[in-house]
Amino acid sequence: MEDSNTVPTETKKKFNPVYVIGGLIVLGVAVALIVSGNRKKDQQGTEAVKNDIPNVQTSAVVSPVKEFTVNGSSFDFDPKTVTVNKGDTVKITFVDGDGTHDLVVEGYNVSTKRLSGGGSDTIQFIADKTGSFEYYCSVSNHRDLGMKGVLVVQ
Ligand SMILES: [Cu+2]
Repeated sequence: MEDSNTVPTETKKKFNPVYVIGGLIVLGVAVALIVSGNRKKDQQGTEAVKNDIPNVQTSAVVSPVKEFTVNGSSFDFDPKTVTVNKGDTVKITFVDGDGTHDLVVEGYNVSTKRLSGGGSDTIQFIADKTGSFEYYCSVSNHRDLGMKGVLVVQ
């Protein structure tokens, strides 16, 4: 009877230091995790800031310019489709083959001069919104007769 009572008491006493050491190890691991976690956050934060600066510079300096020539004749536009990416600078040179024509880009409120019997005019704008925008000749009913095309901003 004495033996059976003594054994659990000794076992408890023997285990106590183990619990203390185990607790210290757990605490140490927890501290290490918190410290390394903070370091990771710091590194990510620093990288994010570093990345932001080149991105701003890139978009400001290298804004792609997409140049097109649209030929207008009675009564046709060539090409019929022009595709650019959002943010591109769009440069369209409208060449008047014959008659009196112009080129208007619907939705962007840009238009060339009205040209008569030849000549050309260039418009330039930033494609800052996506969608399909018709470009057309605003003279008389030329648009209905086929002087139109579509600018696709994707
Ligand atoms: Cu026209």
